[in-house]
Amino acid sequence: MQVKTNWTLDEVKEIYNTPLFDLIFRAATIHRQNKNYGEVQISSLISIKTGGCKEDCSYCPQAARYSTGIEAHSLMTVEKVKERAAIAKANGSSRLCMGAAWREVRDNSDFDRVLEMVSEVNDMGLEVCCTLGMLTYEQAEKLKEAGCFAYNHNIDTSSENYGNIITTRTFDDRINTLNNVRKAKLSVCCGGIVGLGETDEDRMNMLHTLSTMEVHPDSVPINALVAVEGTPLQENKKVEIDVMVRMIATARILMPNSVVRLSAGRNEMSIAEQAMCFMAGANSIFAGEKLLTTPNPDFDTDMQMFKTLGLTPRKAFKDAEKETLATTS
Ligand code: SAM
Ligand code: DTB
Ligand code: SF4
Repeated sequence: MQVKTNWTLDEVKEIYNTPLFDLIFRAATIHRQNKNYGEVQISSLISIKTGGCKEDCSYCPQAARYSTGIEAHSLMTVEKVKERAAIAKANGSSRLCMGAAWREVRDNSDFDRVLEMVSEVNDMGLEVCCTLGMLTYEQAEKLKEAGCFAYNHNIDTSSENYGNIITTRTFDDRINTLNNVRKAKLSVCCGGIVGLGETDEDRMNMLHTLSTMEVHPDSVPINALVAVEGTPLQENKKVEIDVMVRMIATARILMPNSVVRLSAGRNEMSIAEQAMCFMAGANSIFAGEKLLTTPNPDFDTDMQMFKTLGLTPRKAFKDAEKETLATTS
């Protein structure tokens, strides 16, 4: 499908503010033009290094400065990661995303170990995704050479709201890493979070930034805040379902070839609510009973939901065709 990367903010606003059912209908129509629209890509997450992060992301239970009671651990062994990868694969995941509570990657023995993990998990036939914080171009290239398929690095919110949520790095730092990732020919996974206390305007601005990137992100995770006790956002209310649906539908319309992932927050959503998100064009989830540190529906619950909704898990790119890389018009 032709994609457009010169959306104006007014166009984004017009789409986002469409009456809900018209918006869902429009997004679903686009989604159904994609071959295999009934397939949902399943990713599993492993927190390979947990907690103790020096950043101040106000949503994050892993920031050292907040008392969230999570159990911090240093970098996992390669063997342990392989064990977890085998379980994820047996449960139908096509992608394994390894997350580290790092501000940025350093060129040290820990990074060498991550490269080994990437190579081993890749050899197991899973698409490997990493999310390790900021990266240089050289580090991105090393990940690519080791067999990494995708890199997740979210812009999280609008550039205008960014400073209210994180002060220890800038929006431009994020964009810089994303450029390094794209240049190294890694698949780009980039989205954000709703429920941070942002306005609708911020949500539209965030989608505008994503959909006017020179090349659209190959996958776009839309996370609903998991409000964790001890973080500055602990009192935030659960995000309303119409906001999630609007975000997903608008993302689907703006970035028709991208995978849109219904990400964090599913544990607090009913099947009916999730069904609206799939209808609106979400075609990926994180599966497995834990995200990085917070609960998520277990595999059996999700497979039951897939059965109810007539959805099927998508095969890994190695077994099927490669993820369509978003192309510019
Ligand atoms: N430390 C790396 C970084 O910040 O890029 C990688 C891991 S970080 C946990 C990955 C992403 O998870 C964040 O950018 C954010 O979008 C999402 N995230 C973290 N905590 C969350 C929460 N409580 N609710 C929803 N999404 C969250
Ligand atoms: C993304 O966009 N969401 C995932 C993944 N990328 C790394 C992380 C969600 C984390 C939710 C909070 C937690 O479990 O710690
Ligand atoms: Fe650290 Fe990433 Fe959490 Fe921010 S989101 S505190 S960088 S682990």
